[in-house]
Amino acid sequence: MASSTKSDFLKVYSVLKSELLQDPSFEFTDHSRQWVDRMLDYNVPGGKLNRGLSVIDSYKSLKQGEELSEDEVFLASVLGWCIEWLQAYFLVLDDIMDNSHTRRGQLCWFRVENVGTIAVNDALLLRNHIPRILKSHFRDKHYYVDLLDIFNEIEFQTASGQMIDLITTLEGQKDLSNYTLPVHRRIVQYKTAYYSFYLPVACALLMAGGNMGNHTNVKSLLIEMGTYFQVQDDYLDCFGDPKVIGKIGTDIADNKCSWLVVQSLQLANEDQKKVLVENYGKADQACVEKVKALYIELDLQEVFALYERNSYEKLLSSIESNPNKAVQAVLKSFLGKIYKRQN
Ligand code: DMA
Ligand code: MG
Ligand code: MG
Ligand code: MG
Repeated sequence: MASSTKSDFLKVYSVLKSELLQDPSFEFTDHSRQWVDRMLDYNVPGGKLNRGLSVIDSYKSLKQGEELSEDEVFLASVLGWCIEWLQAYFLVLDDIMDNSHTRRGQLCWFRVENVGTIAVNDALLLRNHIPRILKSHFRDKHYYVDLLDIFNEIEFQTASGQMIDLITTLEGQKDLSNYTLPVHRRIVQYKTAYYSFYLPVACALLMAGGNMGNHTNVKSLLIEMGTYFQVQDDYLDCFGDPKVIGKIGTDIADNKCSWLVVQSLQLANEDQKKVLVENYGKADQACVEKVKALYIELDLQEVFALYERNSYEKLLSSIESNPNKAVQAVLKSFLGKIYKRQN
């Protein structure tokens, strides 16, 4: 089955944006309309759109054999965009909190001239757009309350994940031994896996008349996949090409509980641990370089390659043990898209 094309999906973005710019609950002036227009174009559609597109692909797989109406594809696209809006909202704030410089190949929104802390309110607007979009397009559906509920639940889990990411960083400034695999796992499950992997499938299932309650093993598989995805993100933060990932890594300077530092703490001898303690979490580029050199000395690229192969095999075999072929297809296509990703 051909996967949904980006260009059709982007057409739905334009529809949703025009609706929001004509929202009758606010009397837009030209100036305020232009601000929101530019803010949306800058922050919402410029990513890989994997999460959004996967709602449509998942819905198609779940409805296998049935001809989909234009309306169904449109609605699945709308849900896909709601996830992209949710992500835009979290990323605008994440970049402020992580003191990042670039995102998706451009300056972070808060770094754009004359934006600054207005970005905080823009994030609130992005968040407010989601229930407005859902209301316009789903209020008459029997699953409307379930949709609102799932977006609320996932937003709460993601914000909680961001909270533990941030407070763990604070603890790590006192003592790096707080950085362990279980701590890392808990952070990434909440901050990334729920919204990036579970939410798209949960949305498609709701539209298809099912719900995740009957698919607990699928849920845990998606969370595993999301964990693997965030380990890749941590790896690419240091070893990815900024031109390809579209962002400059900040995890070392930010003292983050990244998968790489957790691995290096496990592998390091006393001297190497000293290098970490003295250089991790320092804004100074020379310190960052020393940590990177240590990662290379510890052969973390190979450790990661092993982890990646292992995770892939484990995920694939759990997918293949799922009795439902349509669900298998959804999960396999997800996994295929992220395995060995470079961005
Ligand atoms: C971000 O984790 C998680 C959310 C919910 C935005 P991160 O800070 O590692 O993401 P990135 O590397 O994209 O800044
Ligand atoms: Mg970040
Ligand atoms: Mg972050
Ligand atoms: Mg990251």
